[in-house]
Amino acid sequence: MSPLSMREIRTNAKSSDVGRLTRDQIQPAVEDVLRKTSFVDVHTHLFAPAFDGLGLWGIDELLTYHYLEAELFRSSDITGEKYWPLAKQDKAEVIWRALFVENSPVSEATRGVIAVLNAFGLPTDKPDLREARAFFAAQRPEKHVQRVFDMAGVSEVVMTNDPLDPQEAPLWERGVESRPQFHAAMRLDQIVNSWSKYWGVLAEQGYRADENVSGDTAAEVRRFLCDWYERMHPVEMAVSLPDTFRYPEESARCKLLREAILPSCREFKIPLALMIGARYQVNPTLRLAGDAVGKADLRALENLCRDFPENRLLASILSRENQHELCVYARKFSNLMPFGCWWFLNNPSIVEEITRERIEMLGTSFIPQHSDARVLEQVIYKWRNTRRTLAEILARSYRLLAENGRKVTWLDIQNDVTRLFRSNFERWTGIRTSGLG
Ligand code: FIX
Ligand code: ZN
Repeated sequence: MSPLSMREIRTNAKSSDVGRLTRDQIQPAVEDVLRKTSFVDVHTHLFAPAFDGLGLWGIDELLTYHYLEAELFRSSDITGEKYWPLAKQDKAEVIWRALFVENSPVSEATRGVIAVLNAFGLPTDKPDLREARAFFAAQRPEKHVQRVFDMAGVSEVVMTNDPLDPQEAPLWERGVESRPQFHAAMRLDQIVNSWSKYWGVLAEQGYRADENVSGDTAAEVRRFLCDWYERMHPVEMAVSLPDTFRYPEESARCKLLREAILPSCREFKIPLALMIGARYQVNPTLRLAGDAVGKADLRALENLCRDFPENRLLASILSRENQHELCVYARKFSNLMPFGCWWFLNNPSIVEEITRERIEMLGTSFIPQHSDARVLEQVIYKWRNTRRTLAEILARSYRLLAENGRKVTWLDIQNDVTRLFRSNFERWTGIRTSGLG
């Protein structure tokens, strides 16, 4: 009997247990389900087209991505003094020559650009960027966004929105028309990590705030958060915290978290996303590429989970060395949802290690990945990489399950993939997303 086609397995799956997969059918079934399920990208730096000029896309932005700028200074003699004053296009030419012409683009980030060019049928080995530049210049943002989301298998993304960003804030105050596919996330790094610098900004805006977070400050910060909640309707509040983050400690940061941010998250019934472990600007001459990673003391996360059981916490930890602890804490605290293999972890070999451990320790009760895309077309290769890595890991888990005596059905796989890449986040944020696509 010839093996059932995917379509036959799918149609049968709902009606009977014929959908039980043989060992050889598991991998193609997993690949099929991953390919056909569109994901929610829970953390990006993308913007809806209406955010004039904030959303980055096209070949020059792809090439001047800070990951590639970090790699440029390892593979070229150009100095920062020479590179930074260049126009965007010239920067892109310098990077293309150094990393794609004079050297093989084998790193994850350079391979990504090749994958994007190839996805649009553009040449990947030309000495210049004329054809690619002409192609992207011809794209109309609205249509291009949808095409790129379809190519990446993403139905919607979560942005990173800073209410204190001088370019972005006025757009929200003017009532920018976002799109249902672009969910807002209220990013609070400035307030949480640089209060001594930003309390004055809130005071200038009419909030009775002071540097010591005394008096009405906490209540006024809550009023600030409420005003911005009304403008953004964010699906979460989010903050990046350094590897040195401690909780509790006598600091403006901990006071603001305890007395303003966590209570407001409870009031608005949204989670707080904690991104812990960056060492900011260890080499400022690299600008955005100047941050590094440090192993964090995750007892801060333990204390937050225990002290605020009513708050749902999303956590992405930057250091590889912290990943096992994070899994253990997620087993201890049901208000903790690990998400993504963030930044320096977003490399297939490390994603595989982390994801296998998470499946073994958490089943499907976590969010495997986010793209962290800063340039629109990056979602194409970042999600292709993720689907490729997850297919191997999930198929292996299902083969082991079958060996242990439990047959796997197509429906099992669909339910698990939907949970990992959609409903875990939907449940945590309470959002209704635009469906399976
Ligand atoms: O804090 C963050 O959201 C980080 O993702 C970024 O700051 C970082 O620069 C980045 O782009 C990582 O991929
Ligand atoms: Zn990010």
